[in-house]
Amino acid sequence: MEPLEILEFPDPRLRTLAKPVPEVDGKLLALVERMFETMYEAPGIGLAGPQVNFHQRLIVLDVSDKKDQPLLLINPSLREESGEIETLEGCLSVPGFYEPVTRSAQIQIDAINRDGETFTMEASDLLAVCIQHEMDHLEGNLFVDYLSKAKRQLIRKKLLKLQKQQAQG
Ligand code: K2U
Ligand code: ZN
Repeated sequence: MEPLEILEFPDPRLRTLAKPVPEVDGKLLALVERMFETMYEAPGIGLAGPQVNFHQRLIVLDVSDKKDQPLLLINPSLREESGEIETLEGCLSVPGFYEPVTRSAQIQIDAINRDGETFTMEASDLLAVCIQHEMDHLEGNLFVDYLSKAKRQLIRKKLLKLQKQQAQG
């Protein structure tokens, strides 16, 4: 099936605050499967609902090397965080740009799984970074928000130019 369109910075729809998922039903799980396909095809290791213009609190991710450990987080919430880690971050919504971002190195979150059950999990290092990156998307935040205004504006200008060129074919 065709991958979903991934919205690109500075599309204002990426700034929408995502609403809680009201119910885990067949329609939602069908979208989840399309989000996993879109993420693997990109390729990426995470994807949040707002990136595919679905403004509910839904994240898919898979940080495994073999791409065989899919993780679905519905209505995730941060319980605890500790430490600090700086990594070079990219984003499927900010294609071609990578910048260092500092986040918590260890986190504990609550979320709902595909069976509608609430669970708690701990994460560290890349998985922790990815979850925080994706949870930012649910708040309408992007990794470029952690950069200087000058750097963010430069990335914005370059992406707008590229998008204009792509639109002109
Ligand atoms: O939200 C997204 O656009 C997915 C990101 C997730 C991510 C960003 C930074 C750090 C960790 C995860 C994409 O997967 S960006 C592409 C990528 C691929 C492999 C490793 C890091 C980034
Ligand atoms: Zn992203």
